[in-house]
Amino acid sequence: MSTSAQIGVTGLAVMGRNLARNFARNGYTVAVHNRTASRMKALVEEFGNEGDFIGAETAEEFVAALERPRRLVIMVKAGEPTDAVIQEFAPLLEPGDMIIDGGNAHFADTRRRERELRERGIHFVGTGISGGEEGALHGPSIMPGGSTESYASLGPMLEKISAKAKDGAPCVTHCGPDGAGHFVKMVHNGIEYADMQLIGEAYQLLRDVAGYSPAEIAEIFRTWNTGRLDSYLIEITAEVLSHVDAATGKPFVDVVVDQAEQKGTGRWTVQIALDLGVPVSGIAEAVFARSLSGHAKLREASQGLAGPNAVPLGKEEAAAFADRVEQALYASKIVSYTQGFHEIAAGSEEYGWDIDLGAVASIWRGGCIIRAAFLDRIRAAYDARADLPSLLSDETFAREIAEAQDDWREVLIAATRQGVPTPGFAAALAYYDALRARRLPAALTQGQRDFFGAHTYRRADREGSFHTLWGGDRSEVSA
Ligand code: NBP
Repeated sequence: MSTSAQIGVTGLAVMGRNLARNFARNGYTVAVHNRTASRMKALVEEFGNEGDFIGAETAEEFVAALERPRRLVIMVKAGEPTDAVIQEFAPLLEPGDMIIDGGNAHFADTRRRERELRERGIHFVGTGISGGEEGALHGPSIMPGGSTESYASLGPMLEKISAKAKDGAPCVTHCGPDGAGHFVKMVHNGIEYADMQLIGEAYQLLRDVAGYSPAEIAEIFRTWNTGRLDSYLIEITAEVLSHVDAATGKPFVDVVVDQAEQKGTGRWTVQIALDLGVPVSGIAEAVFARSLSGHAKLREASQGLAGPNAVPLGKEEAAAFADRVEQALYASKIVSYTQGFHEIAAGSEEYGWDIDLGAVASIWRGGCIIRAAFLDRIRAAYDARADLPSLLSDETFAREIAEAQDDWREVLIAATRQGVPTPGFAAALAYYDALRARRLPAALTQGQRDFFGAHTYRRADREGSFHTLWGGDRSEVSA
């Protein structure tokens, strides 16, 4: 058995197979292994001419085929299968070797695995990979965590196989130690949920308020895709909306069951945000909107509930309304990213990762699902000021939102009047208005908490904690 493979991939379903091919096409010798050997044989047979593969049937053969220090990529189902594979391979490895987990692991699992393997001298590199099977083959956006030492060895290879942004920069950066990469990937997916929800709401408004057909809406999205909303998700939305079902001749979007599914990373983003105390209301609404869509019986039971008398707009009004929706979509998108980057900053602070937010924006510009021209602007905002408290503090974004806000509000008024649910747009605007408010009703909340539970409050005019004797003479005491 040759020991010349610079990298090995175990787990050769769609993602692993394509990632192995990507390494091979870029000139690396790749050892390939799968629990069920037939997948490995099929890969070598079908794609062996694309580069140098070393097929291994057993774990021992696989490890023996790798040059030292070994770089072993795991691309199996996240969760228990990942632990099973680590347990199988770790005893065969030596200090200095690297295990790269490219699956969609929860960052807390990555932190645990990294700690356990570090004790044995093995580098564990939890790596977020985005772009689906096409990205894995042609260049994904890659978000590695793990030690600086492991990145020194792996980084150049990952840079080679990664997507390249329009300026040629590789879409990979060392996010930070242990679970930083999987954390960044998790938030990427949360933002993806929010982006998709906002696009969905824009579609529904154009359909139900403006009265456009799916084909007409596809054209509107195509136009938007030539401007500041230029992104992969807007591009594919136009494709999906213009597709006609061959069996019925109806718009494809009208024959698909309107119940969205989810795999879990959006939910994790919200769960972790709750733990960290970060308001990611736009992402949360996107996750809840998918859940609501799936409650078929509840929706069926609610069909008779009263709504407004919705009257679609006339043709001229519709065109002006579409422009307003573009403004609302863009402003809401800025808020989603503001919330997502806040969560990354909070995670980085909590776990000591020192994540470079500008670099994260930079590596999402290519390869991944949320790739968009807009990310160049986010990178520029962090380049100009690395400690930006929020994307909304950036002058350019603040100015754009200021210009969009009248239309944003008008769109929400129209949505409310016509009874079109727009939880993403509404949550984004509420977040914006709450952040800029001079006074929030949280003062009243504190009063209520002190009333029923003597939880105390702070005063705006002097230091200290106070309690009012609500049941007595209502005098104030220092707490
Ligand atoms: P799957 O998530 O469907 O996993 C299938 C692979 O896991 C097969 O190679 C299977 O081996 C292996 N496996 C399982 Br299941 N249990 C195992 C065990 N106990 N021991 C060893 N191997 C085991 O594959 P995928 O869709 O290619 O995704 C791979 C990873 O990449 C996942 O973590 C996924 O979340 C992540 N990811 C996927 C995408 C995407 O677009 N699909 C995008 C980004 C990241 P077998 O052939 O012997 O059953």
